[in-house]
Amino acid sequence: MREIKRILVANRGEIALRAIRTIKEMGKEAVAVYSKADKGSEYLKLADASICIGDGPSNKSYLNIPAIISAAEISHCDAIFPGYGFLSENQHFVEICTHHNIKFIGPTPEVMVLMSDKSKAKDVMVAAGVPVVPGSDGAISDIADAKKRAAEVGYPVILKAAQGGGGRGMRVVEEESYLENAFLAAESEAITAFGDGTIYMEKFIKNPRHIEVQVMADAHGNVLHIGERDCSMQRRHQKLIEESPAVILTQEVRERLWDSAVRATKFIKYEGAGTFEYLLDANLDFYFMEMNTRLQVEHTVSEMVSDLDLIKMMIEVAEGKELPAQDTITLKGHSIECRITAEDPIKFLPCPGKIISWIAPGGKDVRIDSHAHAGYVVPMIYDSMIGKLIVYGKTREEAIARMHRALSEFTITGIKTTIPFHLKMMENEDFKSNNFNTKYLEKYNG
Ligand code: MV4
Repeated sequence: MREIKRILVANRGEIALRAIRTIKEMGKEAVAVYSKADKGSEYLKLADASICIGDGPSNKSYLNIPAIISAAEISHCDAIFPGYGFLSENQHFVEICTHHNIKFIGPTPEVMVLMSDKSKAKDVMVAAGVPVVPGSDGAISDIADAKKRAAEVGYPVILKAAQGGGGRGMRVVEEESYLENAFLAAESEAITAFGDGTIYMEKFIKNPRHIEVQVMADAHGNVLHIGERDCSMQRRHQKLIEESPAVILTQEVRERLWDSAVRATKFIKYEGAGTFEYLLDANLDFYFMEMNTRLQVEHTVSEMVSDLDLIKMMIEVAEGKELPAQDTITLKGHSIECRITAEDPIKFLPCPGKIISWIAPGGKDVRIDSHAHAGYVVPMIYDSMIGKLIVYGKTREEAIARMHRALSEFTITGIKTTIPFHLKMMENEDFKSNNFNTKYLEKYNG
């Protein structure tokens, strides 16, 4: 047990604000960091202190480990909250924090490394008794090996980079004649992108759903699941709409899914917040895909249906506190999140600039997690997400109606946003009837 008194928030934008809010509510102090591009951001004023850590480009600031560690040391922070992206899954950063006696609010570097190799992570899940997509069981050595394994697995297959994830460096191969070119392309792409050409193979699952399970684990071996999320509404591997629960599941499948995530979390001796990503096929068979060793953007929908503050739990776990029992956690109702980005709502091209007016929706069970406001200039050099609109309803139908109402209240002028896209989705018959999968937006044309 070590009480955390002052936390450095090593991130920016909505998640930095989200963390500062919880830290203040817990009676602790929050120290914000900012790049020169984020200087003057209003949310920085909500922190107890804020420190400039460098120039706009991320590698000069939010990825600048010496600058962040120095900021933590000069402000006497005893812990660092990493958020998502940036250094949140950088094992080297975790080791440096520990070396400086600063508690990294997240998992150990060992488990982070283990899960960062998607092929090794699969092997571990097999050992833990979690279903995985049938495939190569480890790396592919060469083209002859690839041909042999593909024949065993059966076409179509998908080639994935071991260090990939999030869809980068993947190749679908329909038949053997395409395998050699696809393998060489995947390998060189992986070397360029990740400095590691390790490739593994899986049976290709057509039109899957993306379902994930939120877990939380303490240092005493207690593991909780906080339900599942359906994140199938994506475009080019960018999630656009997330919801909890995944109403596609039967209660029987849902409980097996939760159980597999809890079992896996215990097996790897995980600590902190984590997410198990699965592919779900048309028969409702689920397969482990990868584990994210961080808090995710869409954690909010899990908060809405569980009435928990996941960042508060992460901080308490980091202090050595014990988690409550699973049976104290009740999942109720339905929550939907729409990611609002500064993008053209049809082509999804970034549209940075100055927000002229910002009239946010409100009312019962409407939540906005955003650092933006009228007068805010959306910087060009970072992610285009300017906020998240999250609603709660007793049922999915009520949540959709509430989201539609909230979106229609939301007025943002000066920049283009994805609000018109989300409005159309809330009116879309396929969305309303839950008839979509991860491929839906590839064919969708407004
Ligand atoms: C797959 C797949 C089909 N079969 N693996 C994309 C993200 C990366 N983490 C894994 N991905 C996929 N892996 C097998 N064996 C289809 C996808 C996929 C996908 C998965 C989740 C959400 C959106 C997606 C969009 C395209 C492809």
